[in-house]
Amino acid sequence: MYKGSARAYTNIALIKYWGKKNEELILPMNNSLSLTLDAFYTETSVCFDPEQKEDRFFLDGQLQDSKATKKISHFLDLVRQLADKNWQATVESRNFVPTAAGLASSASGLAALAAASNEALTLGLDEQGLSRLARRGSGSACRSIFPGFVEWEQGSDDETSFAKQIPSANWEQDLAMLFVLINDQQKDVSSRDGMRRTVATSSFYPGWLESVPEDLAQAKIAIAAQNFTRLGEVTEANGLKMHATTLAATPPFTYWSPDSLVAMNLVRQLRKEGLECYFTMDAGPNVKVLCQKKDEAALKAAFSQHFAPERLILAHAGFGTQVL
Ligand code: 2P0
Repeated sequence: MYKGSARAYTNIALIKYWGKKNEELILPMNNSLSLTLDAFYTETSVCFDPEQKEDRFFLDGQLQDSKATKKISHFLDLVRQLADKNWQATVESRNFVPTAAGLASSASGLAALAAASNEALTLGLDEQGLSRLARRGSGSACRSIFPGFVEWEQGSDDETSFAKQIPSANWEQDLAMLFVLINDQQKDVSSRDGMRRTVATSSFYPGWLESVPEDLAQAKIAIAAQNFTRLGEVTEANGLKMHATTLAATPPFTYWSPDSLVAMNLVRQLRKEGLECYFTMDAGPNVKVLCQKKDEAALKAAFSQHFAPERLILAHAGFGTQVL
């Protein structure tokens, strides 16, 4: 049997990936920078079987329909190409996320599948090779191969687009992130569709692209200097800028819901009161609040006044992808 298993943790971008210059290869329009976290992860096993007729995909024990399986098969085709084998596979994936979260993460899922496939077919990929492979499944997955602060260098082709860890002297161990899980009735715009629409139609998109290199430089200076204020300010500003591009798309859209604004305003209020924290958001209504570990209890207590306790999850710096 050709079997491998791996665990990968989710990551949250402080400087966002938003837009592709090559959809097939998943090459991004800009570099991004993330923090890998311990609170949510995916465990995946893959078993290639020369006798099997078609790929099968189980998520949390449930056999998935042809649409979900097709995405996985597309990724497995890349793996099969690398191994020069045409074997079909059974993929079993389990997401370790709180049920209320709406946080099923493609980053941890595809990073785990890449590492499990590497093991199953003894592809011999190093971390850089794994990051490149995971990227083909989902862009943000290339960052989940590594722990701590991670930069995805956009590169110019398949060879040159991968993530790497940023030296930080373990400063990330002093930080925490509070996930504020927000109830939302809206129908999602997937990040893939959202990016595509924004790149094609948003008049704010050129401004986004122009300003990311400076934001990225500021974030890296902040990490090197262990300057929390500087990192928090650029994180919050960069996230807001990304979300602004969606408002100028045709048709316009937003990932924000009323409670997202409640959370963002609370962060600003807490800052005024001397509790230093900064927010960021991704392709959904949840708000993530960056703080220093010494303030995490006070931050959670303040949010508990406005949000139910099961909607508040504290995360810390997480690990790189691990073979099981
Ligand atoms: C990020 N996001 O940097 C950005 C910020 C969402 C907002 O990466 O199309 O699932 O599979 O490459 O990686 C989410 O998009 O998209 C994402 P694909 P992905 O984290």
